[in-house]
Amino acid sequence: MNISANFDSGNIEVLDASNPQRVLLAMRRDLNSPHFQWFHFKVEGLNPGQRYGFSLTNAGQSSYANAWSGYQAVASYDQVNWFRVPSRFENDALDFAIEPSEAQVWFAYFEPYSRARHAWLIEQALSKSGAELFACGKSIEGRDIQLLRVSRNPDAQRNIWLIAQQHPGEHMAEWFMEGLIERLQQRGDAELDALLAQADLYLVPNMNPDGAFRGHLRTNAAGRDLNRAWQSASEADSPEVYFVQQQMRAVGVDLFLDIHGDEEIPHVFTAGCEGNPGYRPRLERLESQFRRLLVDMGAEFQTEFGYKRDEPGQANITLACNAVGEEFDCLAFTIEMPFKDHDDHPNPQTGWNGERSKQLGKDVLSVAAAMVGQLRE
Ligand code: GEM
Ligand code: ZN
Repeated sequence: MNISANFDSGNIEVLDASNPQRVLLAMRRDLNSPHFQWFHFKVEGLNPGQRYGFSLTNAGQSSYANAWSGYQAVASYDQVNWFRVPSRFENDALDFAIEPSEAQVWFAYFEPYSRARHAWLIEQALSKSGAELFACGKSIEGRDIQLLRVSRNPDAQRNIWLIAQQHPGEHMAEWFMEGLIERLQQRGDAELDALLAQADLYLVPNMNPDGAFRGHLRTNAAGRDLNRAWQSASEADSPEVYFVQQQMRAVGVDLFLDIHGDEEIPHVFTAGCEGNPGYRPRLERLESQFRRLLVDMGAEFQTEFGYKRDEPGQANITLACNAVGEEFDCLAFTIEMPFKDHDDHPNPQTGWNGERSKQLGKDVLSVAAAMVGQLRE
């Protein structure tokens, strides 16, 4: 049996593979950071039908150790179709087993979104979704941070921004962006036509390509949590945020959505700007309407579970959602999808996955279309 992770978004350390019934593994930390929780590795040389057991022995020391209970690891024989495998968090380790039908299998924390697929998505956006490469920043290690613009009406008055995967292990975020970009290819989509008659879209499908490639959970290559850098971004240690902030200030922002994944809460939810100093009834009304429309249209979304609301004036303004909402006095959300499942409509075979993330991206466009005329009322 051979175990490897030396590939795009790979992350594992083999401690002891002598017993195939209990292969001892450990997750590697993000570069220059104490954070870890993402894993992604390949096992080959398996005997189909034989049982194999794997143990992530340092799960109890990971960034969100409470999140392992109720979590099921994902596996794939072809890197296309991913399924959940029975997993158990016990004695500080996450254990899972498989009786493979194939001689090789990949395991990951969530369905990975590869750098190759990112390059394909950018090409799709430019060639079929009517997007242009509005600007292109660079990550610490020199990878492109593409800022796409979709503009169909030169007189459009609103600017709607979506950024994704500031936290590189939250691969569901770029799946969400793929769904949104895919919908932009549709012709005769009345909602989309209405939206783009009034607004330009500014899309960053991946804010943290270095972290994604390196199999990080939380930080960029300098060990910075980009979602804590929005009051202190620098070209030295957070060029990814620095670049996007510059562009936002040049263009303006009327609606901002920051796409993430959450390790612990088994639901899709949003976090708003209720703790911002500048939060007013106007924004509260817009937030309620956005959430209500997403529920009413039947999207996989709910408002019962989520983060504790911030007290008035107590928002952490270093977060993208709060920083942008405050600076531009606009509707701004963090959109969270689960690493586990959306327990309102559970799918035991797949849990939450890329396809469901894509659908949410499409559904959010419908809500943006319904609200674009009220963003500055
Ligand atoms: C979260 S955003 C946390 C938002 N919390 C409240 N109370 N608004 C983060 O950055 O920690 C997003 C994420 O990591 O997915
Ligand atoms: Zn996040």
